[in-house]
Amino acid sequence: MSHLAVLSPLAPAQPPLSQGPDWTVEAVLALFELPFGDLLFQAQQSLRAHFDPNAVQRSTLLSIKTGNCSEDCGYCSQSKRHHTGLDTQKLMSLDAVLTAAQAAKEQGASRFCMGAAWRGPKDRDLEPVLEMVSAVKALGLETCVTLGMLKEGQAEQLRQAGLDYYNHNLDTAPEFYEEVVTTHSYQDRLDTLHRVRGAGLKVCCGGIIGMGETRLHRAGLIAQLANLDPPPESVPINNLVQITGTPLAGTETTDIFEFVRTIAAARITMPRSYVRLSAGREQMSEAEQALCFLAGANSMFYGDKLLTTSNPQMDRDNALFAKLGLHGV
Ligand code: SAM
Ligand code: DTB
Ligand code: SF4
Repeated sequence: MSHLAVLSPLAPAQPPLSQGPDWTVEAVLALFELPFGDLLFQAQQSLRAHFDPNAVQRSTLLSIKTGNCSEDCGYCSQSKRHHTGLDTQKLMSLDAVLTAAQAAKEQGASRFCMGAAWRGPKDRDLEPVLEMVSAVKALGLETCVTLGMLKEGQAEQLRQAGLDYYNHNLDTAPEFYEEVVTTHSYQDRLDTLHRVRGAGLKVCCGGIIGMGETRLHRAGLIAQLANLDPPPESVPINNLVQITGTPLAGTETTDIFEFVRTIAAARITMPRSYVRLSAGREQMSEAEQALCFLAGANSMFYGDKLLTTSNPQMDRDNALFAKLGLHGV
């Protein structure tokens, strides 16, 4: 066929939107194996092509229902199968949630993320959450919830209530998932992500580093995320916070450079996504966090608490931003 035929008016000018980026695990692994400076240079180029490199999006988290979860995720303080001594809490009142959201807004967060320790919401659980979403949205904040697996129709209800993002992490490579969780499967996670997309919600989906996985598993996680079609708008990369009483407490920690490499691989493979430096910041030095930002992280959790564990105090984060010339958005 001649080139002219390709230019015929019937030929599509753009590849179809459904075409995925198709990252192989080997190609992601090759990124991990680059010299550190080369990897960070590539990540910076990618960041600068699509974002203000000094702007960091800030989300504040609130646990709206804490602990007593049926699932056995090996990292989690909230599973009823682990003995972590956590104070459990039933679903919070709308008023208490709104007070926390208003404070987050005044402190500079642009998104408010509400988390519930459920395998998934029952329909009667969802009703009050829908009210919370609408009310938080009315404050002028972006809204995000993470409620576990969704049944048919629930994502649509959330969308109608004004939800912007649904967080549901793949957490690790498919081959390693069963080492960490046995009460639901990787396919269950993918099914919920599919429902969330189908309802027109934005996707927040990432994982955890430091659970005893190999570099190949880390590359496998990044390939899975990058090949979601389209990739998640928001990609949280958590560094395991070891919690006494969970099966993963005592796992050998992953070298910080490996964590930074994971952030860089996410940045390069998902150039238009916000990559969030998530759990584990409190255990990092300022210099280690700065490396994560250099590797292309452009989002973080802001506020003194994550869900059940602590996060750096806001005045410390503000001081770090001033030192690095970063600004929050
Ligand atoms: N139950 C819901 C679910 O599993 O999707 C929502 C809440 S769950 C706590 C949300 C995410 O927090 C998990 O997928 C995991 O990535 C992260 N997470 C939980 N505990 C963590 C820990 N100890 N260290 C790092 N990340 C953690
Ligand atoms: C995500 O990827 N990390 C956040 C949010 N999504 C829901 C949760 C981190 C939890 C860290 C452990 C805790 O505080 O319980
Ligand atoms: Fe439950 Fe979510 Fe914790 Fe798993 S990660 S135990 S599903 S709250």
